[in-house]
Amino acid sequence: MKAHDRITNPWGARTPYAPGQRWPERVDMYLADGVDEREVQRWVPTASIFHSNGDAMDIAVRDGTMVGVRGRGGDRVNHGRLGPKDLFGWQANRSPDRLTTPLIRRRGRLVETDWDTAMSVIAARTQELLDTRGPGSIGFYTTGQLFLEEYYALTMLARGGIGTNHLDGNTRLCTATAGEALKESFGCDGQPGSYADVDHADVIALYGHNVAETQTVLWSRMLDRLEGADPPALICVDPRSTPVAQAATIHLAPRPGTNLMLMNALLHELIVNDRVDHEYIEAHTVGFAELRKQVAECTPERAAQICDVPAAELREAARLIGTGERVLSTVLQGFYQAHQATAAAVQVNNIHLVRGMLGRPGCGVLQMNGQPTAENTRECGANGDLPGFRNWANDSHVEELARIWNVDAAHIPHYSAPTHLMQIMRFVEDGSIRFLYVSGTNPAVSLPELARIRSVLSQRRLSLVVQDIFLSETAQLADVVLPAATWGEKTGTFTNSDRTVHLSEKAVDPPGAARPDLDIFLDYARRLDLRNADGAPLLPWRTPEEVFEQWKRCSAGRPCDYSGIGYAMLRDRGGIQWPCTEDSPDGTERLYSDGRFRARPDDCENYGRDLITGAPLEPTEYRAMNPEGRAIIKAAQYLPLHEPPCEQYPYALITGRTVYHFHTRTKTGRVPQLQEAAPEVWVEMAAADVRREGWTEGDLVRVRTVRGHVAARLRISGIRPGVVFLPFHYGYWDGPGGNRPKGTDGTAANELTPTEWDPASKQPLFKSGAAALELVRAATRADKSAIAEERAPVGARRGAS
Ligand SMILES: Nc1nc2c(c(=O)[nH]1)N[C@H]1C(S)=C(S)[C@@H](COP(=O)(O)OP(=O)(O)OC[C@H]3O[C@@H](n4cnc5c(=O)[nH]c(N)nc54)[C@H](O)[C@@H]3O)O[C@H]1N2
Ligand SMILES: Nc1nc2c(c(=O)[nH]1)N[C@H]1C(S)=C(S)[C@@H](COP(=O)(O)OP(=O)(O)OC[C@H]3O[C@@H](n4cnc5c(=O)[nH]c(N)nc54)[C@H](O)[C@@H]3O)O[C@H]1N2
Ligand SMILES: [Mo]
Repeated sequence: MKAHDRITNPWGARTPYAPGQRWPERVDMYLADGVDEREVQRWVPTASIFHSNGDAMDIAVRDGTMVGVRGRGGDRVNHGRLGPKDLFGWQANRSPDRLTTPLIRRRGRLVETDWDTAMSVIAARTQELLDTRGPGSIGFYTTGQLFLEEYYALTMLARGGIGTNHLDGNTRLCTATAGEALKESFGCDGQPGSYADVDHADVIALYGHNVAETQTVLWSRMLDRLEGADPPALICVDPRSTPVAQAATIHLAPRPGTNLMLMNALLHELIVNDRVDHEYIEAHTVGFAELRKQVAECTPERAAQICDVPAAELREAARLIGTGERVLSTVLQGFYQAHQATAAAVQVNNIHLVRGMLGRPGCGVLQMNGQPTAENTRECGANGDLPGFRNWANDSHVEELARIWNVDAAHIPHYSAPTHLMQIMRFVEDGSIRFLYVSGTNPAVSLPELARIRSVLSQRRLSLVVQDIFLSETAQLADVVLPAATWGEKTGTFTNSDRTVHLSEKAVDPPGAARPDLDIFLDYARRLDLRNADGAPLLPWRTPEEVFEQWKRCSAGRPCDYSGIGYAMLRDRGGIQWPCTEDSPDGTERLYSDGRFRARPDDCENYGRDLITGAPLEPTEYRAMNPEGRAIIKAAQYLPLHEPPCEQYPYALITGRTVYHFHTRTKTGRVPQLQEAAPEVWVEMAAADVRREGWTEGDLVRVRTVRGHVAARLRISGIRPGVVFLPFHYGYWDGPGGNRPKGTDGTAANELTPTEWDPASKQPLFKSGAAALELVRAATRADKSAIAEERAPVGARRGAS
């Protein structure tokens, strides 16, 4: 394969298929230049680490180094296909500037040290704070990119060992709303649908989800249906003309921040046209009467005014959704990182509940994950929940967990909901948290309002530990930097968006002295001498498989039941969907097929929240509302954004992704094919806005909000007039290939975004902010011809339909 082909066509060749047929296999492969397939000595099984799709693949090894990857044809998820980040991204592992030794700050500078010194400094500081200020002075901020075993160990260490409530993942920025929306509607986290629903659906609706660029293989599956017999109708809700929008039957491009109004209008139409399943509603749900009342006034005409979407198109979308027999919905960041996130995402669940469309082929709802292992962060309680989707407010759940861990239940903090990340940052800011241990995330680029974050993380009174594979922008602020081994260099399991668990095996040795995250956490626990109620080591394990065996026990009986899964089985069979138990040894394709939910008051993961204020419901309120544990139809009223465009800041700012880069680019920025495809930050604007301002494509413009400014090259795209889009990938770093800006303008979108979050899920509003634009420098003739020749990032191509 020529590398270039999959840069210009990220989805590869079509393999059309008809409804109900098996999606054909197509095995994608990329080997480094000059490597012949016959020279590959071992193929080591794993899955993608660049998104949540869980595409199964093998790593090619020759002479102890990675030389390429190949998709696994037999796996249920991708049937062999890989996207561009997976084909090329592994090269980041071999980057010459990987961290290979611990670093410690001495006289203001990070200098090399050995493991024993670094770990004893960290353990001593932790102990000192525990003795003087207590567990509330210790915080952990982890990721959605480690392995299940690592999250489980970290959670046990933090919640069961140290006894702090301050542990969260960057899943807070990513899938907190997915988790919360599932809890609000079904009583518990857990993805109801399956990717195989794409094979059966007659309507596919994508809400704020640019699947074409962010889960390229899932989009290939949809494209193959669109090219086959009896294609599904496609509905896209996105203010930009993404590749999804260009392929859609109906593209609704709402004003940013108005998703809830749009959803309420769709539900209004379903109800007034009686396109609802009364029997299902009656038998399996509570709350329908309230929804009916809430959406009564939300006519398409009213929504048309607020969202600025034609009423006729809203009606047509509702007609398609209301008459479809197998409707599949997916939801992602356009809903989750926006205003009233949980409230809007819950309305997608409501569509499925009122239409009785759950648990049957083609009738899935996918409240998507983003990161490859975000599902495991949530399952293992390394985010704002307790392991096994246990309810912190239910004493018997806490006691059960305490029995499994063999610790005193009173030691596991459950006086309030686990502290969410934005609150952790606040505690660091006000000095109550004095030690923050960051693993596998780069908050100095990925959190909102970066000027504030930089100052919070650089405080002298804070001890900042950063465990990473590169000297990221955040690591540069640390007091101690720990070099981690990563995907391909360590073994563990992880679970994708549709509950498919894969085993990822070690293929090569890590560079230098880098160690697997699990080994580092276990070392830390040993040095803190954390012990269980019998005085034995709390985390006695040596290998990931030992941790996995413990996790099986912890998850048994809970919705995310892994008790029937083992390493050997994953090795044999590839991906398996949980729950997988003695009774369901092949795993479970869809949840809730029998209309029974995990929402009983004694079983549910939380008691729900008021979607407008975020206030948690009391257990007694929940019990009265939902004694039998049915699905909950929750209604919510649309409220306008806090920071709408105004005279001084006339544009609505949204941010997001390009197909070629992953997040803060620590990996993809070091991969030649990907970095060359999207080398620098740009800003997308509608042609009419560009004309009115008197600018041209290629001009350098400054985007400004009250919080900061960014300079970016102007590109015209099919975005809503009045809205501008910045990819958020472009922080800066000092290493090889580094791009530290010379002027005063930043390049990271988060210089501009607000410190605000959804009241229910606490997910930050990355897709909001009022912005002003000004010209910095008009494009020269050379700039213009360069930009004309450059491959426009996929999302920014005009009229590429
Ligand atoms: N190439 C690539 N793939 C990735 C990642 C990556 O960094 N790069 N990251 C992975 C991760 S962690 C995640 S979370 C996912 C994210 O995957 P997506 O959610 O698909 O990606 P985004 O670009 O963040 O946002 C999706 C869309 O939301 C739209 N949007 C913005 N504001 C609004 C709004 O108010 N309403 C609506 N309806 N839409 C709006 C944007 O125009 C954008 O096209 O991708 C995963 N896959
Ligand atoms: N403006 C704006 N901001 C956003 C978003 C947006 O759409 N717009 N999206 C948000 C979302 S959905 C997400 S998920 C976040 C992502 O934000 P981050 O998590 O900050 O982004 P990454 O670049 O993935 O950071 C992961 C870090 O872990 C390191 N790493 C990789 N593998 C390993 C490993 O095996 N072990 C260890 N210890 N470290 C490792 C990487 O080098 C990198 O520094 O950004 C959020 N921020
Ligand atoms: Mo994410």
